[in-house]
Amino acid sequence: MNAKPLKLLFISTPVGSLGTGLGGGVELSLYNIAQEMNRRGHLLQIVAPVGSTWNMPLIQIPGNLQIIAQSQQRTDPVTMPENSVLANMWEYARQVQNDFDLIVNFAYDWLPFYLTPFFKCPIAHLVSMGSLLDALDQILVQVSKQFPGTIGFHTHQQAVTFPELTPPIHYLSNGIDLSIYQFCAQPKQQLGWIGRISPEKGLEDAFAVAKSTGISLKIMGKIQDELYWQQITQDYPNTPFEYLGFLSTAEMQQILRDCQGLLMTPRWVEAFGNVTIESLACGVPVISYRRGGPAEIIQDGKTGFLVEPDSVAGLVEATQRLNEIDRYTCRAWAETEYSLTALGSRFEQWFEEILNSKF
Ligand code: HBI
Repeated sequence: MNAKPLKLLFISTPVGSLGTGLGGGVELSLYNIAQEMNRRGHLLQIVAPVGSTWNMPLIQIPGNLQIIAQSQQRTDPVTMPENSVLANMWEYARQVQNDFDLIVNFAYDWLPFYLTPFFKCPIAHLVSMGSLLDALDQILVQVSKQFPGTIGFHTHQQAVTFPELTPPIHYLSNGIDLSIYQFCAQPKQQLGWIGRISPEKGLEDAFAVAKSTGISLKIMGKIQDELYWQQITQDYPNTPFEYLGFLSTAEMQQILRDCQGLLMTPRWVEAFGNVTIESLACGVPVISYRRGGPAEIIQDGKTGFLVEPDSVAGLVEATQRLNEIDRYTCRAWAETEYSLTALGSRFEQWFEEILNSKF
């Protein structure tokens, strides 16, 4: 607990209103960090696009949404729509900045980084994905040079996808409200797979495991790429699986907790991979390719298994070793590292270090 309560201004992602799921993992992060900062007595204001439906007080700003960075080419110029909600949110921040000790940016966009030197109030930037755009990489490097310590990532694996940044770099990992996840000691004969159904998530490899082992695969998540989904179901006839759709956290964990293990088959560098810690919270070991955030979260042989990337044989071999993992260890590890308390302490320390810096 720090000396005095901080006055914090959180500026959300411009790709969607809060509560729509469009913000992806960063929406869950923002919610959990805000909840924990409030609990610790800090004074918080959250700025988000109009249409946000959270049960927290929000400053709702109108304007046109930003296109998602994943849909752009690495060399694309920075794009801004007319009446940009991103620009409008940061104009609001400019007007009220004197009422706050620190602004926290949750957008994966060029503008907030470019604006940083124009603000009197210090700005902390939580980077929510790996490197995708040259223009964003460049401005990020510049801000890390001018304001060392104000850039935060979830994992080292995510940070190393960017060009060399000026230290200190902060790694915040992530955290969840563990009270939502119920531990299960005796699983059913099933494996889980959770995520957006899209090529970068490698779902076909999980089907290959189900076909090879005969263990049913329970799939949860939004079908983002319909053709990709159709192709997989055609390529893997007579494979035991059940598609359960996009579920709420409470419903999802009811299925997940009954799994012998969770399969993660990322083709890209996941910045973190929230489902990894959701699985551990239920006591479910995680088998993942040694790639991105999950490779930093899973302790090989202790809370799951790390497998040679894109090796289906490796996944199958790990599946047969799942009973070597103590499910209580998985839950205990989630409680130590990924609780809201652990998350809040990491963020509080980061904020204090920024406020004690002299730029
Ligand atoms: N794209 N332009 C842009 N800005 C964001 O803030 C953004 C994004 N794509 C995805 C995204 N945020 C979040 O879903 C991830 O950071 C989790």
